[in-house]
Amino acid sequence: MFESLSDKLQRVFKDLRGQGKLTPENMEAALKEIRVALLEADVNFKVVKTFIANVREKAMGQEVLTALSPAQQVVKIVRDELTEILGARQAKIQFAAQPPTVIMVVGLQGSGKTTSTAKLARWLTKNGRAPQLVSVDVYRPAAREQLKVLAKQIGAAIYEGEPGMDKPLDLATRARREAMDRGRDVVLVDTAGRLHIDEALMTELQELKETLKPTEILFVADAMTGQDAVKSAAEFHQRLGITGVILTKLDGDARGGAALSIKQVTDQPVKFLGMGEKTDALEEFHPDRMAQRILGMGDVLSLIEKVEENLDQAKALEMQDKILHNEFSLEDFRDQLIQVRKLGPLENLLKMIPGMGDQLKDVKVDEKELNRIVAMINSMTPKERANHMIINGSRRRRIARGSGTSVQEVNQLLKQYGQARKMMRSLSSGMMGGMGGKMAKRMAQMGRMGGGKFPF
Ligand SMILES: Nc1nc2c(ncn2[C@@H]2O[C@H](COP(=O)(O)OP(=O)(O)OP(=O)(O)O)[C@@H](O)[C@H]2O)c(=O)[nH]1
Ligand SMILES: [Mg+2]
Repeated sequence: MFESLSDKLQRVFKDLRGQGKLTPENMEAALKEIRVALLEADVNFKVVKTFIANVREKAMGQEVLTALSPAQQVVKIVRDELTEILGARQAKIQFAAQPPTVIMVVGLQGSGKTTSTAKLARWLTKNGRAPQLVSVDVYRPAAREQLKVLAKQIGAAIYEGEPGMDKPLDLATRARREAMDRGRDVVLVDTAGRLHIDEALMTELQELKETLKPTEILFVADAMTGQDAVKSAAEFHQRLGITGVILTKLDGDARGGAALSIKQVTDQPVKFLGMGEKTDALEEFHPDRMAQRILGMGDVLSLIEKVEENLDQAKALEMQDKILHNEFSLEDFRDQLIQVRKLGPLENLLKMIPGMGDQLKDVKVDEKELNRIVAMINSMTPKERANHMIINGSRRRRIARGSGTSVQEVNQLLKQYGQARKMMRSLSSGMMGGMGGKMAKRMAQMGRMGGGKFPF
C-alpha cells in the first residue's frame, strides 16, 4: 500500500536534496510532482488541490529555516500536512457512558463488514471489553452463519436469534437485551450490504439507528475501490451520520488514496485499518504514522509496538544471553523463527523498517520455507538440537525422512543456522563489520530516526 506514492515522493525529495536553497522555482517543480503523485495514488482531486495550496503557503512562510536543507524542509511540511488531512490526532472508539455501547457496522456489499465486525470483537476483547455480536443481515442466508463461524473462532459471544426471527430491528434489540442481561458492555451490529446505496437499506439502517442509539456508526470502506469508496462514504454520512471509518484491504495493492480523501470529504476520521482476511489483521489508525509510512520513512512506532506485543520479554533476554555466550542452539533457532512468524507476514514487517520499503520490493518471504525449517528441527533429537556438530550424513538422512524434506534441505538449514550464529555473534559483540557496511549504515540511520531526524 502507498508504495508507489512513497516512491514518487522519495524521488521528489531526492531531487531537492541536490539543491542548496529552497526557491520558488524548485518548490513549484516539487509541488507539481507531488500533485501528480497524489492523483496517481487515487487521492480525491479536491483534496489534492487543498493539500498543494497548504503546502505552498507553509513553504513560503518558512524560508527563514536555513538550518534545514530544502529536502528536509519540504518533507517536514508535507509530512505535517499529510498528518493534518489524515486527521491530526488518533481518533479512538467512543464508549457510551451507560453500557452497553452499541456499534453499528455499515457499508456496501463485500466491503468487509462481517470480517471487520469479528476483528473489532477480537480487538475489544483484547482491550478488556466484553463484546456481544449480532448479525442483522437477514437477506443473504449465509450471512448470519458467516458471523457465527467467526465468533466461534475468536470465542466471542453472539446472539443468534430465535427460529423464524427475521427482522433486523428484533434481532438487534434482543441482542442488546442479552448483552445487558449478561453484563456485556459492547454490542457489535453487523448489517447487510447492497451493491449500491438504495432506499430500502438506508431506511432500515436509519431505523436501527433510531432504536439502538449507537455511539458509533462505522463505515467500512474497501480501499481497493478507491474513489468509489470515498463517494459512498459521503453518501452514507449524509443519510446516516457516520462516526468513523474502517478502511479494509490495505494489504492488497490498493493505491491507498482513499485514506487521504475520506477524512477530508466526510470530516469523519479513519479509526481502523483492515490489513488482511484473518481476525487479527486490524490496526488502529494513527494519522502521524500513516503520514510517515506514505513518505517511505517506515513506521518504526508500529513496528516496535508489534514486536512488544508479541515477543516474550523474558525469552528475548534469555536468548540474548545465549547468543553472547555462543550457546544459541538449533532449538533456539526454531523458537526464534516461531516468534518471528507470530508477528505476521514477514514482508509486512520488514517494510516497516525505514528505508527498507524500497529495497524489499521484490523480496518474497516464503512462509512455507519457515514451516519446513521448523519441521526439520522438530525431527532432530534433543542432542542434535543442542549440538549441531554431531549431525552427520546418516543423521541428516533420518532428519530429512522424518520431516518430509530432502537431505539438501537439511544441509541448507544447517548452513543457514551456522550463518545466523555467526551474524548474531558479530552483532552482539557490537561489531557491525560482519554485516557489511550497508547494513551498518542502515542501523545507524535507524538510530537517527529515533532522535527525531529524517534519514536524509
Ligand atoms: N485482503 C483482505 N481481505 C479482506 C479484508 N477484509 C475483508 N476481506 C475479505 O473481503 C471479502 C468480503 O468480506 P465480508 O466481511 O464478507 O464483507 P461484507 O461487507 O460483510 O459483505 P456482505 O455481507 O456481502 O455485504 C471476504 O473474502 C473477506 O475475507 C482485508 O482487510 N484484507
Ligand atoms: Mg457481511
